[in-house]
Amino acid sequence: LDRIVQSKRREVDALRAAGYYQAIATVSPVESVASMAESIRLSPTGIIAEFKRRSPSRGLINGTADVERTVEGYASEGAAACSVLTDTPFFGGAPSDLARASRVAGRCRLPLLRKDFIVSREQILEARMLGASSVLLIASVLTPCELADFAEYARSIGLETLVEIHASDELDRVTGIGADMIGVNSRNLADMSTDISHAMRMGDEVAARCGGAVIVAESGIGSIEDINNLRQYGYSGFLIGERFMRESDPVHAFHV
Ligand code: IGP
Repeated sequence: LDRIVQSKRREVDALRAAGYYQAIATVSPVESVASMAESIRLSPTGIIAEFKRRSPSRGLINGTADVERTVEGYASEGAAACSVLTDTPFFGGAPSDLARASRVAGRCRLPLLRKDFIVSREQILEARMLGASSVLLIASVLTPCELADFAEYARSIGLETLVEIHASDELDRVTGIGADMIGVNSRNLADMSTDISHAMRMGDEVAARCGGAVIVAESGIGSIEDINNLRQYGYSGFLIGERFMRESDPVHAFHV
């Protein structure tokens, strides 16, 4: 994780030096779908289906899937929202994937999450410009000040936040910042091991302290049984990537 975040900070610094963010700020934003939290609350599935080509822990997951086709399929199969990885070096995504996804998502009324390692306000503005409804903020990557500042900034430009934690000692840092959604990642980003019983164990405590935020279980979800089990522990959102993306046509996974 440290390596990814260091690389991300260098990437953002280089883009800033090249004047990229200044240029971005002058284009008019793509209209985004209003509320991801609301969409999850109202959805019978609660599924946030992710477009992810590769990951550091799994290597190549899908090298051929088309982002527009996949997002359209996710929407028509009943996903509540879609997450698009925009990190290039580690996840094989790109900001242009989000831009392409948002063209389809606008038509299908599907809210989009920008999935990346956010380390600066500029990336949040960029997410807005590319048509995201929300951004992921990873608590363990940010100082308490940064976390509060980024959450406030996102809100000020009309984006919702999914604030991700792993361990319960991180909960203190997220309860006061007005997160729209709180995600419990069952993947331990320190060693990349995944176990959804981790999210189950955390469920009650997060539900008791979430202040009305939608609670999302992240990673390692592979079946309807997993979803039903997690629901019992207070989760209403389910972020699923690999289970969909390892099918040559990710949308297929909804039918198995
Ligand atoms: C999806 P999975 O096991 O279904 O592919 O997991 C999602 O939770 C995972 O991609 C993720 C992630 C992250 C990726 C959760 N938090 C932070 C990158 C950065």
